[in-house]
Amino acid sequence: MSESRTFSPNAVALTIAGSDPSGGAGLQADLKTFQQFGVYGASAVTMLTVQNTLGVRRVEPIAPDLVIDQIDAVLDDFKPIAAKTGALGNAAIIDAVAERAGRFEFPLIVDPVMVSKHGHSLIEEDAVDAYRKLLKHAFLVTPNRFELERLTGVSLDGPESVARAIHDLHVMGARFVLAKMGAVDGQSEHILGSGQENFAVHSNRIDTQHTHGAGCVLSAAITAMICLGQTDLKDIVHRAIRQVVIAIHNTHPIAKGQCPVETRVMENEPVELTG
Ligand code: PXL
Repeated sequence: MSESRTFSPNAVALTIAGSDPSGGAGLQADLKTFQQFGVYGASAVTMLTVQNTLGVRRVEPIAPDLVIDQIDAVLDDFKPIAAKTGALGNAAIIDAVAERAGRFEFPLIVDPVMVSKHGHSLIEEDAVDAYRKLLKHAFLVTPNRFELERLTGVSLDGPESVARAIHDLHVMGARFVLAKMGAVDGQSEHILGSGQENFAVHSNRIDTQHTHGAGCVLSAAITAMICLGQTDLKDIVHRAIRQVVIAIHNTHPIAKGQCPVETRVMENEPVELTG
């Protein structure tokens, strides 16, 4: 850990997300990322996945009231400074979380996870309408290209359609939008929408299949920085993307399949890993 980083004992984040027993994505990735930023992580589990780096074997959403009871137990006791959602499983869980999110007194980052890296669906079909309710309470939503299309119904065939889809998410209630566009001209492109303007951020694209959990780490890093009191969202997004690029750069064949991004190395540490 860098000595220049200060410790904020009251920086508490809540993740409302699915469990990934491989530890690379889901609430496990969120908690590891919070920890890396010096943020205390609390979690409410929404669904159990049975998966490893070779694939997803089973997905079991849990009862919506059990999700809410976990959120309430945390909120009765802790004061999170920010929260994020990950995979939410089905429309009933999203509805329940949306209802609770209306009472949150802290910013909510919505990572609208729909499909795993292996192409396995992590959400039931009717969930898109429910997401629209949750977006009313979102400080930031972080869709990838596929999720942007699903949430808005806009087919993305050029910059104008992307701008229209981002605009639609603002209209649904998301204050900010971070669209993860993937490969564009050999680079990785993100577009941050503020409602007034869209800013493109380009980063190095690393040719690897070991990107499991990259989206979770991105949204968790943003949540963590907000918890630490950072307020310049453009800067936060730049730092979080940089953190993910480093995490992807440092992936290690720790298991047999599409391996997790490496969350144990921070941006202000040397990028080279040993051992
Ligand atoms: O990376 C998205 C994601 C989020 N949450 C859970 C997952 C995955 C991808 O596999 O399994 C639980």
